[in-house]
Amino acid sequence: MEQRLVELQQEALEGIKKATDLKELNDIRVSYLGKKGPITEVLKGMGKLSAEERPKMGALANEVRDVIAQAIEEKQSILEEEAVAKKLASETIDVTLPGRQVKTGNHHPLTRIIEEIEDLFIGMGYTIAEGPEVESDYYNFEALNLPKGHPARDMQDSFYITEELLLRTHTSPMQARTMEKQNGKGPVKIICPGKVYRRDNDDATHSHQFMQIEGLVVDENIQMSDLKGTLDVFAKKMFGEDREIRLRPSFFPFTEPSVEMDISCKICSGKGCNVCKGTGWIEVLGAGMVHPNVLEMAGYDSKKYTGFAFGIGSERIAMLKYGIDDIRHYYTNDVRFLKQFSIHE
Ligand code: FA5
Repeated sequence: MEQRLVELQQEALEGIKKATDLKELNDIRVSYLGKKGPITEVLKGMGKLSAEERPKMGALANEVRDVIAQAIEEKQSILEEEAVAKKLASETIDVTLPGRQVKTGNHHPLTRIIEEIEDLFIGMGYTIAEGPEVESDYYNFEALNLPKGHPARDMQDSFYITEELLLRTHTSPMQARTMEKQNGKGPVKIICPGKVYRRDNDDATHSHQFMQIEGLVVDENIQMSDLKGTLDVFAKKMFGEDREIRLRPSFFPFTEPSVEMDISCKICSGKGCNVCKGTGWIEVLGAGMVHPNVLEMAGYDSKKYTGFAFGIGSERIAMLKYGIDDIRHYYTNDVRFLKQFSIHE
């Protein structure tokens, strides 16, 4: 029995020495020191020994167990250290590698143009107003001198939600909304940027959803020359002193007289192309003197107060400023197009 215990110790120590990982070492622990292991097996034969030999064998068996347990413990710390070292080596960070480039976004060209226009008008003393995109028939048409059945409603083909609600076809409802809040008193000087919707067929210069910036100035003694001067400053600041501008007489039921402003086409330098439809000009805004009926409906005394208003097409301004040849580029999210407006490269 003594011989067998010494052999088992020898075998276990050999195995421990050869173990290459923690799992293998644990298998050795279970097989030699476990309840069903060979040492326990040997000790079962103790009954056949003499009373003198029995304590000797018990002590030897305990010694063998201790030697094996001690060896396992030592090997375990060696293997653990090795595992940590291996992990550290495999996870080393190579600080000399080039870093990953962080891609920065940039403002959409329309956002840029709108912010530029806002800054320009804020500099002239205007404040910014905002209104709902889902608008009532009253503010979109009736309060603007366009009663139900008025033929001029056809100028702006609309997306109706109910009989009385529609997606606003222009930002002009904000004229009526803003004036109403004033209770007929005091000056108004606002711009209102926002989305508008029309059942227009999409082409190079038309989109079914686009952006407008409404402007409204109401006070005593506001004249057509104030409107003309304002539009002149706007056009010169946006496009430079030498860019050609023209005002054409036009018609809007909510302004009288009414005008439209065209800017010479940048794409063809005025020679005529598919963007300006061969005319050399692109229409960028509608404007006029606020119609007395609109002032009165919003609570203003039209004998005391006058005003002017304008509605700028933001996409067209950006097209003319940046030389963009198709309005649809703004809405198709082609990164190659958008990247050209990055301020980071
Ligand atoms: C209006 O919408 C008037 N509310 C403008 C106005 C305001 C007149 C205040 C008088 C006083 P118009 O439908 O012409 O007008 O549109 C104004 C501008 O929006 C146009 O000059 C053009 O630049 C732009 N625009 C019109 N339709 C489209 C479209 N489908 N896609 C892109 N831009 C458009």
